[in-house]
Amino acid sequence: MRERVEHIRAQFRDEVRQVADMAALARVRDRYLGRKGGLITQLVKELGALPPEERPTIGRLINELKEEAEAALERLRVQLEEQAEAERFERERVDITLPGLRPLFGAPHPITLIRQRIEDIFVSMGYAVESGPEVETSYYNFDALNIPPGHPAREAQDTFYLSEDLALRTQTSTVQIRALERRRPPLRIIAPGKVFRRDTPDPTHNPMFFQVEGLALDREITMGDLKGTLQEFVRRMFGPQVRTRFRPSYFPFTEPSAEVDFSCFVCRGEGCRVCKGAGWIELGGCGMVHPRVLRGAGVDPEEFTGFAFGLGLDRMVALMYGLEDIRLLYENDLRFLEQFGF
Ligand code: FA5
Repeated sequence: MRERVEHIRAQFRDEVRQVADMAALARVRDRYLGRKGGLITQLVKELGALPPEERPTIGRLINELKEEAEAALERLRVQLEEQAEAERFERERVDITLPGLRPLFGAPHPITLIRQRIEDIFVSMGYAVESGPEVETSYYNFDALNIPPGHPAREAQDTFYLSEDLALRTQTSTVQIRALERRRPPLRIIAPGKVFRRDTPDPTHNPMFFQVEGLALDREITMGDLKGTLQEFVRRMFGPQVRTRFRPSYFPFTEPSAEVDFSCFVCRGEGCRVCKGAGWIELGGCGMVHPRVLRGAGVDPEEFTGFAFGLGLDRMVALMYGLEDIRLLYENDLRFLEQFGF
């Protein structure tokens, strides 16, 4: 019996040395300590069959072997687990010094950025922000603005018609009329939005562009208030280096009317390709609201006077960022768009 115990011990030590993974460990544990048929378990069972005088010594021997086997298997288990964990760490190792992949964030479009700045400036001067539909009836786009049938501005060469009476609005001045239906003077509103014209694209023209309409109605408003407001707006928007100039002009819905020019954003007034040598770029139209427009909207022109303006937002974006061509704004080239942002 003693020899069998020693033989099993030697065999166990030999097998345990060769264990390389958890599966082999389980197999060895089962082979020696398995409840049914484990070699050491078997020895314990056979103990009862020994003559009583041999039992204590052999019993101690078997117990020592059992303890040795349990301890050795447990040590090996811990060791294998540590090893497996170390291997996993090595496999999943992250090099935190590697440059990361930059997630692609969207950024506001330059038109949006400038529109928000314009809104902030006018809101701080007491203006409310209004809007109106992009598809308009002839009434809002023309009639209510004192543009009679047969006027050249109504021509199909200039306007995208959707039906006889419906068109994509050609100017944000439509919102003047819509605002007057919702509010009574005194009022001050601006209305930024998209407008559409059948214009041939060039560095300062697009068939779709943005305008910002402004309308202020009150008692005793004068042309001086209009000039002062636009000059203050330009100063706050672009700084004192950008100059403004007012030229007499004509719009059916204002009297008197003017065109407002800003010094060219490319040559700063020297004269270049973009401003066609003039040194100035036309940014918008303005004037004192025509009494006929006021009367049409149910406002008494004897009581209220006011001014209106409509500025080209795309050209302001060009002025702000030094763009030489406003068509860049709608080409959706990420290399261009990514340069703007918060
Ligand atoms: C108007 O549209 C008038 N409604 C402005 C107005 C409002 C006058 C209120 C009086 C009172 P005009 O057609 O000039 O005016 O256009 C205004 C501005 O829009 C231009 O000065 C220019 O800056 C811009 N603009 C006009 N056409 C284009 C275009 N094709 N692409 C980009 N900007 C344009």
